[in-house]
Amino acid sequence: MEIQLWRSILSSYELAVQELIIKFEHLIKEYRTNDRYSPIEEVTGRVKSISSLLEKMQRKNIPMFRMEEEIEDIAGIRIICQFEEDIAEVARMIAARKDMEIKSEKNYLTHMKESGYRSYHLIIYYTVETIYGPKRLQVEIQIRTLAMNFWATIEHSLQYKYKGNMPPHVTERLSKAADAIIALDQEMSSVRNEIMDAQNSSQMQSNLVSDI
Ligand code: 0O2
Repeated sequence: MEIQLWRSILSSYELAVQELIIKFEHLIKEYRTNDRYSPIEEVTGRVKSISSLLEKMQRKNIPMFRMEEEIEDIAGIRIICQFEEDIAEVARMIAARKDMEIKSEKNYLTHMKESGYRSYHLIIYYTVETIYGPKRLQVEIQIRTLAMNFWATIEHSLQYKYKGNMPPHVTERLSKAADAIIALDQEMSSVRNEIMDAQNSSQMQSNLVSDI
């Protein structure tokens, strides 16, 4: 397929990612200006590269005309939270919005992947305005804690390094590290209220200073 056609398809997904990042970042700002704890710590996003789209189409035997229907993560948003409890709160916020419609979810928190991967995934429908009119797209939203993200980032680099042939001793260490991440998230949750209080009062202080 011509590069021009790829660019034209992917540009709507780029718009969706940009709009969604702005919207989630605005929520963080709103919480902070209202002296409230934000369940979202950070948001990032990306559009899948043409080469990884081609690889996925080949791996799953997806013809070009079915790509936008069958590849649900052409556009991806990642929402990072401080605590595991925040993940459900963010999912509730998304479900309540009129501009995002949830198509499906994958709960890798209750069903951890064999690799040790944990995260909560949603596929949503999101509409962007293009020169040809509105276009309804699928976007994958991954919601996870800072600790889960730390593990997933490192494991992803190792997967890349070993190209699917991870030595057993590395797999085993990653599995042990995944257990440590579960324990860390549980420990942080147990002091959540205290941390939230501390963060709220320091946020109030900085809002007061910026008001002066
Ligand atoms: P990238 O670079 O993040 O885009 P498939 O995409 O075929 O593997 P499926 O069912 O389409 O699987 O999607 P799934 O499993 O819900 O989510 C796939 C995405 O979740 C991956 O995207 C990763 O971002 C993340 N993910 C899933 N499993 C793991 C894992 O074991 N380790 C890590 N680090 N991340 C995982 P991509 O396209 O693989 O990568």
